[in-house]
Amino acid sequence: MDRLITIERHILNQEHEHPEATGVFSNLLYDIALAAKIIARETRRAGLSQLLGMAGTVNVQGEQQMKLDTFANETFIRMNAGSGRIAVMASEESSGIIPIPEERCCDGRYVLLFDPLDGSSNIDANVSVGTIFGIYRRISESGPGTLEDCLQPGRALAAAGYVIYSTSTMLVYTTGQGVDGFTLDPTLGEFLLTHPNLRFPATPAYYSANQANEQFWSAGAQRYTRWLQGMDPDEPSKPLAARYVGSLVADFHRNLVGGGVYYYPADTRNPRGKLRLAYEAAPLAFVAQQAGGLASDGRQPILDIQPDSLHQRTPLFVGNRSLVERAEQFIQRYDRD
Ligand code: AHM
Ligand code: MG
Repeated sequence: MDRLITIERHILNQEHEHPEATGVFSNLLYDIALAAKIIARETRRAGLSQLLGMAGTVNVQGEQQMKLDTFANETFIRMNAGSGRIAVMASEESSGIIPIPEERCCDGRYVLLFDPLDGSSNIDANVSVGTIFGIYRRISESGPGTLEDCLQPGRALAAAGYVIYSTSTMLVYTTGQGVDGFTLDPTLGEFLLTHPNLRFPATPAYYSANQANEQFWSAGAQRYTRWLQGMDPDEPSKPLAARYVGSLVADFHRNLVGGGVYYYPADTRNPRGKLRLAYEAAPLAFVAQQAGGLASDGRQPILDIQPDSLHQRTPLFVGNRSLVERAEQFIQRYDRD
């Protein structure tokens, strides 16, 4: 790449390709990028929390210290609630919809769903965590945004992406014109375009799943795993390497860059799976589709599922299209309903 492209410049360039754009959507993406920078700053200091005060303790100003996931949630809400661009929000950390103050909601045309800090149980071990977000257009005509605005199938997403807080901080997003990745330059405080037009490599390298749960999986998921390991008795295949961070964004991102599949199937303890449809599975499904991949619950595309509640769970298989289609085949062959 011969010149630096900041995320602001990139968003603006994309806006120019849409003469009908009003700029509202662009500003919404800026707000998300800024929230990501604030959360990145705090996650970097997480290891110092014992020194500087952790959740449940009181800081020097006499304020209660927040847990990082609460902090991330409040940051996202604060950055977006007053912008006038959003009609309603929903988050993994909030039980109901997050209404926008009356005076700011009613012109908002967009709906923001997010998981502010996914994999936060990994923070104590200094392992990568992430933020996942999805943006819809509102479907209610006017007034405050509604629950129905938040319960749209992934096919209706206008934009989606994630932030990974790791050795570097990256923001990866799509507006339906491919997937671009930006790396935060901490000295500039800018996200720079480092991974334009991300696509899953044609030849996958990895599979990612919590195999300790295998005893609780269906026969289809078990047979699929044998196949990924090159041990299926009927269908020889090249074995993939196993990698599992236990942070969805980190596992997804590695598989996007190196090729592979992440899966968290239904099991006898979690018959509907563990992950959440609206703000974990659907946004990543949109990113995957735009990167040439696929996401499925094992029987149907994640993007086709109409959510019926905010925190609904779903089984998830996501990554290289060929690997996800294989999962569907194994499930169809070995599992009854
Ligand atoms: P969370 O939303 O409570 O953080 O849970 C989601 C996380 C994902 O990041 C990760 O892929 C998965 O749960 C790990 O689950 P497990 O510990 O059961 O393997
Ligand atoms: Mg989560």
